[in-house]
Order: sequence, then structure tokens, then C-alpha cells
Amino acid sequence: MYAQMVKTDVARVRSLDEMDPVERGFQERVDAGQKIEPKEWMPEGYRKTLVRQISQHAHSEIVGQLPEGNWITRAPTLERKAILLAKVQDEAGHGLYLYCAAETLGVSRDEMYEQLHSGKAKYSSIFNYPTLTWADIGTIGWLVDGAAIMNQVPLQRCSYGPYSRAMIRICKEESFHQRQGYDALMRMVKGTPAQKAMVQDAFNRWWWPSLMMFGPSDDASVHSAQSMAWKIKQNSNDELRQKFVDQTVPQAKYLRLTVPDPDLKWNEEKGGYDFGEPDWEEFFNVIAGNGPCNAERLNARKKAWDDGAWFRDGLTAHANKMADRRTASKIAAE
Ligand code: FAQ
Repeated sequence: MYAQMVKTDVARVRSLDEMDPVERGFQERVDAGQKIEPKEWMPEGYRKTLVRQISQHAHSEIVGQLPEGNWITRAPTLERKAILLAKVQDEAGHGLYLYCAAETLGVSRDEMYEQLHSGKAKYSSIFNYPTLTWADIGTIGWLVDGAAIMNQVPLQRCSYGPYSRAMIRICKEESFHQRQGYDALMRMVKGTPAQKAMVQDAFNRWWWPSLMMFGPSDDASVHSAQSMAWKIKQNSNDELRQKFVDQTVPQAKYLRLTVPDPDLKWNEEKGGYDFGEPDWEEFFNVIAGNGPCNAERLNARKKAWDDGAWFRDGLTAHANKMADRRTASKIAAE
């Protein structure tokens, strides 16, 4: 594991021999599979990496409500509407657990929001694509939540206690999300030719962005080596992408959909699929803020923040009033 020596924002992965005794003790605990808890000593790079990843993950959940939330009023039946409403609410809950987990590392909620609103913090590339039809909603549940589960199940074993525990509940809920998406698509592909075509069209548009969710290829992933040494990540980006393709292609076949990749081919020797390269230029463009919906998504979040100012002001005024009352009654009692 230490052989990869990829540059990260903590310079490079160092061997145990190069570490001072405190850091070596920390690394040995991580290597032994022990959880690190909030008030324990940790290298500054470990803390910063977790704040970066957990806050980006939280932002993804919150921004991720927008493409689907947009369809709640247009769901085709009452049942689908109730299911979608529950799913979108779950995503808000995931964001909140994750913000709480990040706060245990000494960063405030306000700082994290500021980083999102200023464009300094990233959120998942996938949420910068538009949801054009009802089939997009089923496809998001199937592919986007499916990719999220593939990435997040190993995070349940992350070395940082609060993050790993948050992931346990989140993964259970993502699993329901994935099934509801697949179920909606199963219904549609059994419908009219137009409905089936709508599913294929959605699949064509979401397939490649879903593969990009796992991050850049391993040789371009600047953080992977160190994050894996710290057991924040358990698998490389390419490993998880491969697993996702192997799991999803049979599901696509079951729906009688064509995977939009001419290079997709079963490789008997490796026991998995060979597949084409995602368009990395598009990926880097999207994460740089230039995807089809980046501006729309950020504006929606900033508007929600601004619209909530009166409520935050009210809470602060109430808290100040209560504090003043407590001080006054303390003085009176003395
Ligand atoms: N989008 O060196 P690496 C969901 C950035 S939740 C945007 O490989 P790392 C649930 C990366 O941050 C989806 N940026 O980085 C849901 C770094 O930039 P930085 C979110 C990306 O951290 C479903 C740079 O590229 N899930 O879907 C992306 O080792 C439906 C170099 O990359 C998580 O956040 C990307 N796709 O690996 C909600 C899971 N990929 O920070 C609503 C936790 C990479 O230096 C509806 N996160 N970048 O400026 C992770 O597992 C990791 O952070 C990775 C990236 C795998 C995403």
C-alpha cells in the first residue's frame, strides 16, 4: 500500500520509519483497524482530508436533492410522489448527519456552507446534469444511488468513527433508493414503446456521468494513496468503478437496455467487463464549475440560504433573549 507514493496535499505517503513516535502510534492504530474518535490526536493532514471529503459528501447530498426535488410535483401517481418525497427527505437527512460528522473535526456548519456557496468546496459532479423526463428519476435511483452505495459501503469501515457510523444508516437508506429507482424503470420498460424509449434515452445520458462519480482514474487521483493508507478510503476509484460496471450491466440487460458503450465486452480472464474510458475532459470541466447545471444548482442553494436569513435571525434573537434572562435571574439570586 505504501509503495504507490502518489503526491497528495500532505506531500506523499510516508513509511512508518519516517514518522515521529506519535504519528507512528496513530498509523499503527489505523493499520490495526481501530477507530479514531474526535478528541484523539490525529495528523493535521488526516483531519483536513476528512473535512474535505465529508463536507464535499454532505454538500453532494444537499445539492443532490435538487434534480429529483424538481420532479416531486410531476410524479405520475400518488404512490410515486410519496416515494420520491421520502427519498428526497432522506438525502437531506444524510447531508445533516455528514455535516455533524465534519463538525466533530473542528469546522463549523457556517464555514462549510460558505465554502459551498463561494464555489470553493466541491460536490459530486453527477448533480450538475439536468433531469429531463420521469425516466431520469428512476435512472438516478438505479445508477446514481447504485454508484453511491458501491462507493459508500466500504466507507462504513472508514477509520474515523463518526464518518463510519454515519455511513451505516446512510447505506441502508441508499439501498431503498436504488430499489425504488429500478422498480420505477421495470414498470416503464413494460409499458409502451415510447416509455421504453424514454428509459433508454435516460440511460444513455446518465451512464457516463455515473461512471465519473467514482472520481478520476487512479493515475490522476491525487488523494487516493494517502487516503487509503489512513483507511479513509478502502478501495481505489478504478476498483470501485469496475465493480459498479460488473454489477450494473446484468441489471441493464434485465431491463433490455443497451449500454451506450461500443467497447463494453465481457473479459473471461479477469472475470469482469472491459469498458470504454469516460470523457475525462468533460469530468474536469464539470468539477471546475462549467457543467450544464452548475450555476443553477449553486444559485438554488444560495437562494435557500438567503431566504432562511429571517429564521436564523429569529433563532439567534431567541437564544440571546434566553441567555439574558438566565444572567438576570442569576444576578437576582446572588
Ligand atoms: N465530483 O484524488 P481524488 C450521492 C475531486 S453522494 C466532484 O480521486 P478523493 C447520494 C476530488 O474531490 C455522492 N469532484 O479525490 C445521492 C478532488 O478535488 P479536491 C458523493 C470529484 O477524494 C444520490 C479531485 O477531484 N459521494 O450520490 C469527483 O480521493 C442521489 C481529485 O480526486 C461522496 O462524496 C466527483 N465525482 O476521491 C444524493 C462519497 N471525484 O477535493 C442525492 C465520499 C473526484 O482536491 C441523490 N467521497 N473529485 O479539490 C469519496 O469517496 C471521494 O471523495 C471520491 C473522490 C471517490 C468522490
